Amino acid sequence: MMSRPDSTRNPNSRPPEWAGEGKGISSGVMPGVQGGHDGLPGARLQHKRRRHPGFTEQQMLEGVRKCDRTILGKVISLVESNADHHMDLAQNLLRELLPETGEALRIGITGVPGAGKSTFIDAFGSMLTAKGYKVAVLAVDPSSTMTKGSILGDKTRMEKLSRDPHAFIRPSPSGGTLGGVSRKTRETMLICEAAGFDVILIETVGVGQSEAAVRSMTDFFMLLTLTGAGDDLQGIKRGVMENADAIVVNKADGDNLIKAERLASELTHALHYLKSPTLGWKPGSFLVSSLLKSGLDDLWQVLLKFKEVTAENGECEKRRSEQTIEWMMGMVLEQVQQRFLSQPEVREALPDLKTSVAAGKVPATTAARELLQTADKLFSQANNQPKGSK
Ligand SMILES: Nc1nc2c(ncn2[C@@H]2O[C@H](COP(=O)(O)OP(=O)(O)OP(=O)(O)O)[C@@H](O)[C@H]2O)c(=O)[nH]1
Ligand SMILES: [Mg+2]
Repeated sequence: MMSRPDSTRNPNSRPPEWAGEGKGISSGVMPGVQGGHDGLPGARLQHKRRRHPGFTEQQMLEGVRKCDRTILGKVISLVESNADHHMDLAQNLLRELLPETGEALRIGITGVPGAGKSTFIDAFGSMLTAKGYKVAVLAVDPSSTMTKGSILGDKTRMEKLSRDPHAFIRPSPSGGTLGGVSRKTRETMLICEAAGFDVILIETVGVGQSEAAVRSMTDFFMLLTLTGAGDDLQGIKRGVMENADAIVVNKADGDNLIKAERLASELTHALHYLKSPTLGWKPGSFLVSSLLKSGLDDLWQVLLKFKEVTAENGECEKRRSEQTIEWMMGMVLEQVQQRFLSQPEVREALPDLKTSVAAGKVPATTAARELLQTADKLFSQANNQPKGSK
């Protein structure tokens, strides 16, 4: 075996995060003799040891519980890693910590670029820490794979919060599919809850499927919007409005105030005709200025009311259970689909079948059944294999 099952215990032999399980790498440092080449305590090795401290599972659990930031960062890195042995360790930790999760209010925030999400989170989060709450800011942004960095959860626009000892900001995990990024953010949220954070703010940019992903991992989903820039009532996607527990009109300040008030009343009217995403809750629209920090406390009172209502009528618990089951099934189905489509027999048959179906030579149902019969054969072969073989 080239890689160690629990390499966190030996910092000198840890492969880089990108190295997958079982893929040996040539750049690993062998444990070798104590100290440097000359057998004396090596300065370089000691330096490395300080920078990459290894922790036992127990130390990691205790560190998370005490909200030790170094350990919190380390455990989240394990959650975000694609290496199998990191994932195994992260899952062990999550299993232990699960009973200590679930206490936070989970808030999703979406809005078009420039709506003021980061500025809002900075102001809103700082107000909450001043009230004595611990606030974690996470993000879901699959596009950060392309940009190599995270445009969301960026600390530059969250200047105040990023220096706040009662806040924790973790940018979107980069790399992978939306499913992968979402899993990592969900698990990071659980780790943050075990670390005692009271409010989790999850930011996402208002495009594509990432909004639905954030809706499916939060209690309260908030659309942040603004006037002008084509983002008035017509510009807001109906689907997003239907999913929102509140619409917050930001930048209600200066010359913009009158327009913002008009938009807010139009939104209230429009929301009246939409079905609420949460039983027992009537979504409304609210005015804030993240710049002047106005309207933020009123909004927090709305959120507290939401928490109270959904705790009383059982919606919060019900939503969370449904979300977790849906998440689990989503992961299973994604894997089944991936495994099915990557089977050589399926890959071989698929192009011709597609051509025939497109040309109207084979009925779609016949083609689907043919492919599925291939899968049935594969599954029955797998079932007939002796136990322990792969
Ligand atoms: N006047 C005014 N400007 C604001 C307010 N909130 C944010 N802005 C400004 O709007 C611009 C965009 O704000 P951001 O917080 O970066 O917006 P964002 O939604 O995070 O943008 P992306 O990260 O690109 O998706 C910045 O120049 C902010 O200073 C506000 O309440 N009032
Ligand atoms: Mg931003």
